Amino acid sequence: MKLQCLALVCALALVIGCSDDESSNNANNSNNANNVNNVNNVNNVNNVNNVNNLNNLNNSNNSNNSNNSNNSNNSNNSNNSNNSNNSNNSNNMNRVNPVVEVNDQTPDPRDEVLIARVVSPAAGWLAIHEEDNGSFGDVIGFIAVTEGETMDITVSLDREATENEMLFAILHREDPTDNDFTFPDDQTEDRPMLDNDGKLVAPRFTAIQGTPDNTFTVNDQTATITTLAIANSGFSQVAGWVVIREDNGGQPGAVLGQTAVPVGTLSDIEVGLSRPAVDQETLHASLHVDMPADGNFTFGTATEDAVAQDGQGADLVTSYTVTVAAGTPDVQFRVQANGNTGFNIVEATPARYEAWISDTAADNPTFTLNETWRYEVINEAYPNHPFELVTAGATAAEDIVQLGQDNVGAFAADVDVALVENNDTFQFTLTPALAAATDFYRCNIHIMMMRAAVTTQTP
Ligand SMILES: [Cu+2]
Repeated sequence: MKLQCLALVCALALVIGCSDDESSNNANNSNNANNVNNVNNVNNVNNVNNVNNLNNLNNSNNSNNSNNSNNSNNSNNSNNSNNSNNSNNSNNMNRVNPVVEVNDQTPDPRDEVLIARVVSPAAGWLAIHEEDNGSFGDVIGFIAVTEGETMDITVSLDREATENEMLFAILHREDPTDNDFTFPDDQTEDRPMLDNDGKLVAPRFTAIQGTPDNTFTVNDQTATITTLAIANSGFSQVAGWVVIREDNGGQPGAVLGQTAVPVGTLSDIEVGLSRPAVDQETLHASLHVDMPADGNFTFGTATEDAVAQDGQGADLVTSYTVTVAAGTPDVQFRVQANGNTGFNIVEATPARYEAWISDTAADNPTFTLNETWRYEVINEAYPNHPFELVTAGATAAEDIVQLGQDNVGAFAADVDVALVENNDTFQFTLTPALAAATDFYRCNIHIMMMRAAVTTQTP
């Protein structure tokens, strides 16, 4: 794609650079009969970059408007309106000169840029291009613009801008009129506009000036899963960690969990906790620097991976309150079936509890559950493969079902187990009695093929 863009720049330069030839052609063509011009146009239909100017010149001197019509119907002729800047073309002398004004900026969020002012002679597109060897490269964001002047246009980018990155803001035509911006995937469409001097409208700007300060925000939250904490937003100057600690007399205490974060914007970072949060508990969240940069979180056991600081040198630690409604699950598992041959336990939330699954890709993995914790199981294979916990018999036929989907088993009505079913999802609490009775899980239908061990442990 980048090569295509460079090729386009060269082609445009060629177009701009051949104006002397145009003049002579213009003079020659002005004496041509209309039918000769028509022949030229027909021959030029597939020649996008270098002969369109001739068409235009022909048009400017041609009182027969049918040539203009031919050109405007030619979808390959995307330089046509660019050439209408040609002052020889009396039909277009009053065309609005396209303008793009953009300032160097430090956008927030970093995957948006602000364009101060755009003047477009027609409906079109404002595209943000990457820099590529001093010229413009791939498009990383675009937005439709209307005819006329528009102030303060925000353009969303496909990725975050990087520090001191050069970007180009370029006005493109809407050609063909299909409400679909396809440049540069299709370079014959939606090409850049030229101004009335025949120059690209492509101001360059710096997207991130300098390095932003570290920031870190964690709001009070209502848990959807009690072992899952969410760090809402922030910015990390270096790779590091988001850390959740329990409270110890109003100060951060023991670490409950941490998640590695890369350089850049932090948004809804999930941190798995080693135990369920308690309703109205105060927890402490902090942003840490991976120092030394070894990818190992050793804070608390060594003078490493210290808390990051904001622009004023203050530690980025914030306390917040967790609300836990009764019945909130502590861990969630997502289950699928491999045909009729096995259950797959494909995902745990928080992800740290995937360590409880022997193999998230294997049929019938063994897995571990903590006594007293409450679980949510999303069984995507339901209702073809109802999931259930059993006391294993010598054979599957001798299993004793303890709890399962479709309200089966001896514990289905147990108030402490508190089975809740909702389509493919069910929740239950692994009470000590249920834990003592459970050593296998299986499918209610394929009891021999879809069956494996469960280990229960005391947290
Ligand atoms: Cu089954």
